[in-house]
Amino acid sequence: MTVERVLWYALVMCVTYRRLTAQPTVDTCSTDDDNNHQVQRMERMMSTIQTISERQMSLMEQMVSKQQALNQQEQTTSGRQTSLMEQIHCTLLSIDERGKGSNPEDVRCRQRHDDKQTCYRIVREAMNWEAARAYCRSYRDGMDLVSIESAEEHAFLASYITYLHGSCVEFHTSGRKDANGVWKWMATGQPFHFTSWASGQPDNTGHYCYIWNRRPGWNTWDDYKDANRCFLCEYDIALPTYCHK
Ligand SMILES: [Ca+2]
Repeated sequence: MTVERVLWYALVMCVTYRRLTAQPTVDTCSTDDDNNHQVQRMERMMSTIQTISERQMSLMEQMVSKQQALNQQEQTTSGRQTSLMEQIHCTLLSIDERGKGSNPEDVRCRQRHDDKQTCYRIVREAMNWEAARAYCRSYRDGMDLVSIESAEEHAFLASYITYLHGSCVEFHTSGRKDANGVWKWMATGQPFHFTSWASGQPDNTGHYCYIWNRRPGWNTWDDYKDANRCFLCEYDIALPTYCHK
């Protein structure tokens, strides 16, 4: 029985009760005792209805409370599942990006403060500056020789190349002196703001800025003439926002 139905019965009983108590019955043989008896019966019925209604309300409240607890539990479980799926997706994206190198060491990615990751591809095939830049630019859209624009970026690259095994010691960057003698990152067209020149550098021995991987400390830039060197390409990738947690 629903609460509404109980209330409906209660209303009907109440109206009936009022009619019975407000008007004398048509039975001319009835007495005051009979009326009193009827009133008492009606009062007992009302009391019973009230008790049942209260019990039902109590049961309803318990059911609602249990349902709310179940809903909350489902939401928590669902939230955990979503979070795990997102983590798996981000891991797969990361593996996919790194897997694009011929060697797992060939690509490293760094999370930036905006919604992007910057990735670096190391190419261990020595080329001159123009050929190296053409290689990066033809590899994928948005890829160019590396531009090192902050201490954070420099530290990331330094830790990346310092522990590489192999014959690469010097790496091309997009850094080059323009016609006015201003050092610029050719990939962005921006002049150098952050620098990490080695001690005594630049000493005007060339127009190209390369980075060393074996040098005490992290001040590893030098200016020199063009030559066949290994190099670093840089590119950005956009990831879903949930990968930035
Ligand atoms: Ca130099």
